[in-house]
Amino acid sequence: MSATVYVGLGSNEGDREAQLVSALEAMSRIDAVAVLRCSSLFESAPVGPPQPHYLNAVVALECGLPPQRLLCILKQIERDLGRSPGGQRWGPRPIDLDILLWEGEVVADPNLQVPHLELHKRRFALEPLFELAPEAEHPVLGMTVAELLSQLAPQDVRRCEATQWPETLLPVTE
Ligand code: PH2
Ligand code: MG
Ligand code: MG
Repeated sequence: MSATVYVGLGSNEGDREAQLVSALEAMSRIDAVAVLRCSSLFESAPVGPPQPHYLNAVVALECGLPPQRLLCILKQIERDLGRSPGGQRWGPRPIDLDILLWEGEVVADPNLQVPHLELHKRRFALEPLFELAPEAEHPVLGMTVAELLSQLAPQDVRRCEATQWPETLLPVTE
């Protein structure tokens, strides 16, 4: 059975946009996964300790894998793109791939919580997600993405122009 899954991408070390694009390409090569759509790019002030600004985006995947299997593959992609394990919590990173929302699924394992536990607090995740799925429902809070966003205080998150990242919300094609 396949489901629509939303994955958040973030980078604040090195060539941020190139790393997001490399992660997107790697996700598009996963067996049993198709990249459906990409959000715009957003520049965002860091949440957590002082560190450089992030570039953030969200992609919608059609995923025929179970959540733990997708998580394992995303972690491998992070390592392939130069992320060393055991970095500072909420510290700077070349690439971060987080499962934000999984259609029809709640996961509460020690190593994986879906919806992402911070999703409803973070404009840098909700704003790109809103572009793709304003009506998607947070199954634990019982609110749509649009409702979550409307109750959130302003944060420094701005849409920005892409040079390499797919420019539009159109479906991604090979
Ligand atoms: N990711 C973090 C910690 N803080 N801040 C922003 N703006 N964007 C992120 O992606 C981000 C963060 C840890 O995953
Ligand atoms: Mg993260
Ligand atoms: Mg992460």
